[in-house]
Amino acid sequence: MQEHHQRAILHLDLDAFYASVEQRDNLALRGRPVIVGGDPQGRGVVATASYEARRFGVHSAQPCRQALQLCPDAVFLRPRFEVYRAISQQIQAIYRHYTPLVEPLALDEAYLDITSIVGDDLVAAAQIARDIKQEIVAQTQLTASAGVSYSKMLSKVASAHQKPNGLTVITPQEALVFLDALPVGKIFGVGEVTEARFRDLDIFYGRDLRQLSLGRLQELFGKRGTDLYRFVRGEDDRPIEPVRERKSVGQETTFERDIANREEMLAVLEHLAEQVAQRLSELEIAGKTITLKVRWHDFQLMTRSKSVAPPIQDAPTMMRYLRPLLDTLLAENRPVRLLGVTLSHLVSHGELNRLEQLRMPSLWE
Ligand code: TTP
Ligand code: MG
Repeated sequence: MQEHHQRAILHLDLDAFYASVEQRDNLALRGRPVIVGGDPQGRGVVATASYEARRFGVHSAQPCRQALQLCPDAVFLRPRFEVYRAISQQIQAIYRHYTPLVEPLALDEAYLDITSIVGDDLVAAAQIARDIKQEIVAQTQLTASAGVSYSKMLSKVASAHQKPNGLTVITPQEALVFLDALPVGKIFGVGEVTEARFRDLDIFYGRDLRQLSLGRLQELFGKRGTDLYRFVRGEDDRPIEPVRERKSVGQETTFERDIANREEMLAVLEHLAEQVAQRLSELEIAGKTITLKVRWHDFQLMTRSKSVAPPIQDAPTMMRYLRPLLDTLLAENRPVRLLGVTLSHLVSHGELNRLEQLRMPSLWE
């Protein structure tokens, strides 16, 4: 692993995410206090509030009733998770355009390791952060705040430093100044319990925490004490952990009663194939290998696969391969309790187009 100060890490975090999306999609909400969350008459809590509402003291996790008292003119809305998820995918695609080393922390938040592009040059890293912010606005009309530094913890501290629409760089030389003023609750691994223990010890900020010796911290928190000792000194080697790439897309169903009728099985497979095709189209991918999965009434599991060219994306094509695969298994003549369809060896639509343009079917193999 590299020395901790030789990386370039970005942290990007959208501003008032759910509320900004609602204001984007409804002109009448722009400039108004908007609160996304539960029912203001019920027991719900605030998921997030627009900056107009935050001025009244409204914040995430506050009971909606209280938010209503603080800001009676606010517009209360229920979250539209499907919309937020789709935007999250869109933004992550922008990030992956720069690097595969993208670690999403939430729908609106991610770390990027761009060391391979800029080395440890944080000025160049800030320019990339600016480009990414611009690209997010262009594609989604939403603003993000960016933090640029040499570690996860500091880039996150940096992105929170100026919000909304901020860009903050923390160089190795500046790290301690930022950490001095950082509330201990913001340090990675410090939850409410640890924070309360610190409060009892009159430790509120990074500068207070740095007064504790390594021995004392280990005595208080065991192995975690060592991490805290290092974090508050700006030492954080935690790597960016990208989400594992998807290897397959599949769908299966278990029956309430075993089925033995071939037509019935084909109807089920068709339904499963349609669901898989839907998912493939959402992800803009196709699969080079199709697998039929059967669990017999005695729980024994069997799979049959076929690799095909060109890659499969639609349900009718899946059925063309599933029918003969099913027939080879049905020779067993046993009732079935589960059927599944999976596509693997996935290729993206982009890759698909490129290969088609090259007219090189041999590449499918
Ligand atoms: P945050 O990034 O913490 O908050 P935010 O994007 O609304 O505001 P900002 O970053 O500008 O301070 O969370 C992202 C989304 O996650 C937020 O829009 C709503 C949701 N959320 C909850 O549902 N409950 C919560 O307690 C928090 C903090 C966030
Ligand atoms: Mg946010």
